[in-house]
Amino acid sequence: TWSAVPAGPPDPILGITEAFKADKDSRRINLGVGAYRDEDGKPYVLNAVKKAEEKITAAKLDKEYLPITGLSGFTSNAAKLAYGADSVPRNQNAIAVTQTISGTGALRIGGTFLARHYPHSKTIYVPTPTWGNHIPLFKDSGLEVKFYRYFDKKTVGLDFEGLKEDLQNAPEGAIVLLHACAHNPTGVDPTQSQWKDISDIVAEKKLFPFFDMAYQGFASGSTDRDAFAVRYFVSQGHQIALSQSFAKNMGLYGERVGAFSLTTASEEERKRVDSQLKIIVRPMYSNPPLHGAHIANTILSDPELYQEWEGEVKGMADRIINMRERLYQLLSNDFRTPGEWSHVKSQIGMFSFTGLNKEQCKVLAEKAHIYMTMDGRISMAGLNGRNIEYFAKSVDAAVRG
Ligand code: PLP
Ligand code: TYF
Repeated sequence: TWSAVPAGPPDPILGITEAFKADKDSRRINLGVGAYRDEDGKPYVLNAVKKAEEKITAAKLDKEYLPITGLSGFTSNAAKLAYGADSVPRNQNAIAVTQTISGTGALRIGGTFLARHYPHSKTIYVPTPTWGNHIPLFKDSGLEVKFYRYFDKKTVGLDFEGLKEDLQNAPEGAIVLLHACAHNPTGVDPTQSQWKDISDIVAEKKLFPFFDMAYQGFASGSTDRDAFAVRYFVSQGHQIALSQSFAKNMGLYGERVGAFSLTTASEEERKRVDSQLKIIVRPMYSNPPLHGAHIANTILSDPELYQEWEGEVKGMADRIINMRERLYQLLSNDFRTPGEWSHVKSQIGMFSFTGLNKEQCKVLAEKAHIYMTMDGRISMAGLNGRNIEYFAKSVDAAVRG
């Protein structure tokens, strides 16, 4: 029956973990997938999460189905976290929000909703480069994917002129995907003043902004600061779509906790939009999983746990920032590795786009047992006090060839 099914390629990011696991060298380092690791290189379960789970166990909750759009306390708190307590559409009861299968599920529900109901366009513009999964995900949602310039290889920074030009030349009404903070894979974000210019172009060209916020808190260590772009756009009167993930900022990766929301013009409009979100979810997975939503909701609604969580998010962000500083010092001062390395320090969030080319990445995997994506992206969280010197030395050797 399946004799004509061709073998497909593995996921370019998740496939790296397989190669890493197969390598038994004691020096091996996995810098592929964007998942936080502690100073010992171990996956990290946040204390706030452990305490929330204890509370949930003690409450002896049942395992009944959630409503189609998920746990209402969770979705309400997720919207508050993203939009802020004093958000106008939030206080008008005009934000339609549904719990989703993490950020990927949020993007997919959002893509499907836009393909079905957004009246002005079926085209979504995504940055070059972007998270690899965005492209098949939006295509499978029924949207056409086009690109806007984002990263400038020469400056290893934002190609702001290219970005503006491409958005200005996009057809009126097109959808534009914006990484809310900690752009994946480049680690390069617009400044607040550049966000204001982007907001102006979006208004002028009547583009529809779809924010992907997979790293709230991870960029600066502050969930409020990282929500700047989302809140600024809403304050300027834009209606937005938003995908949220709690994979990174609560370390809930495998629990699959996320939310998709749309700001609408009124409570009445919100109710109609809500009904259509339910119609999308119902034949897809009926209703979302329970446990992770309880964890996130317990943290977001308990002031003590919330405070502990904020401290832990900042702790993760700060450890990554320290690794950036250390890596820069090693390459730039200790080894005097050819090239300019300050982007390692200035980039933001989970990743650094090192500028290493495909050949150098291959050499690092084959000779040094160091695994990263072939575009030169490294997950900074995979570095720690014990492996960073070996990593820098190996990069130095690869660059010198
Ligand atoms: N969007 C971006 C930019 C990401 O980097 C990721 C990966 O973590 C996601 C969305 C979705 O991740 P998840 O489905 O694990 O929440
Ligand atoms: O870019 C990353 O590493 C994260 C994790 O199919 C991820 O976003 C990678 C690939 C994928 C799902 C999640």
